[in-house]
Amino acid sequence: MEEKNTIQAQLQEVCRRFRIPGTLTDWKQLTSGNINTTYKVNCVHEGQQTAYLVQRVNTYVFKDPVQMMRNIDLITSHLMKKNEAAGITDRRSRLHFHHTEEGDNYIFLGEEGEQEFWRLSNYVEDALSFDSSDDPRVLRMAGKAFGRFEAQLSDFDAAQLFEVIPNFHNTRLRLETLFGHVQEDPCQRCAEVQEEINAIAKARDFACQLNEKLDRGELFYRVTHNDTKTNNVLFDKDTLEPVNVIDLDTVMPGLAAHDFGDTVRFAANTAEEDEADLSKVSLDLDLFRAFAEGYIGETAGFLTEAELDSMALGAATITLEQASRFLDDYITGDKYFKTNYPGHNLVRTRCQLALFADMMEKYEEMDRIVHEVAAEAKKGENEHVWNYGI
Ligand code: GN1
Ligand code: MG
Repeated sequence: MEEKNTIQAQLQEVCRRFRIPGTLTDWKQLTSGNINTTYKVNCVHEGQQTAYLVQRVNTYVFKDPVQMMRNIDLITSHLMKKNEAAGITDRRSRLHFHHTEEGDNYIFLGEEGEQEFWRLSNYVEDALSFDSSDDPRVLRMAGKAFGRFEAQLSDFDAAQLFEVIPNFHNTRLRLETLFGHVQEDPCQRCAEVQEEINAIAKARDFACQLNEKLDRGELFYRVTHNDTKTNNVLFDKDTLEPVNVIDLDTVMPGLAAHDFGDTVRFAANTAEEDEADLSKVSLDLDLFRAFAEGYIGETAGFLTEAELDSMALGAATITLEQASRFLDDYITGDKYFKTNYPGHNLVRTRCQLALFADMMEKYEEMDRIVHEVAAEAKKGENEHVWNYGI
């Protein structure tokens, strides 16, 4: 109860600092993120109720949140111009962070030395997001959303962006870090995870191929979202058309293959990301195809052949990378990802490894589908209206 009161007092203070009119009437925590802490807050002003999203940013993960908010400001302004140019007037397509009297889109709360970083944005009504779905339409629309997002940012100058988490999807470095921690074994947890360590070690060369393609100049960085889970898309509740892409925290230079691959990892899995029963875990190729149709339908006009060739590799690589990140967190004491029970990160690791193994079985099929979908998209390109303001 006391904790509830403290949270309520903090939320009231956040609303006051962001000059939200009226009184906070109720709030609830939204639990789908693994990093930040998010609340939906209702305020009533002159009889009218308005909802807001209030977030406490995890500053263990985001070391320079002020720069991160500056990135978000630049990106949302760019997207707004693109939407205007394309005649998209739906207010829900605009992610808007509120400003303080001093003009900042963030505040610090608390005592010197243990300050917390908070922000507040509009809450998009009449929209859905999906932690999971077996409906191909959801995957197709998610593909459309992230493909369009990349299209709209294709002329954004990446040099303006602060690198929020350096080497975020540098798989080679992620694996080096993991194996360094395996040597140190700081929590004496490595003996029980030998099988998982071996599985990752075996796949190491395979998983460094994207790095090598980058080194050779076959692939190059674009401005990418870097966290393309289906719960980071808002869909219209009636038509399922995407209305917005959210969680812009990790928008940075990255590979198209990572954005493509991470949705596949998260949403084309027949089970949840942390399913303990591994017999339920597999790659659903129908969902894969649906996502590829949505994503490639928007991006076929500018993706290179080498990028298209890297999509199946992106899905498998990001899945192995995610396994390594969960395992690294497990063996270093669960400091990065929120966990709901002891061993949660290990369960997540095993699930990602099972998915990776299934992807390797279906690798050629994934690659074939990507090229089939791309050929279709290019055939229809002349009739397609590339009308997203680019
Ligand atoms: C984290 O918290 P969320 O769901 O936005 C993580 C992603 C992982 C994901 C795994 C900054 O994202 O990279 O893929 O968990 N975000 C960060 O579910 O590390
Ligand atoms: Mg995120």
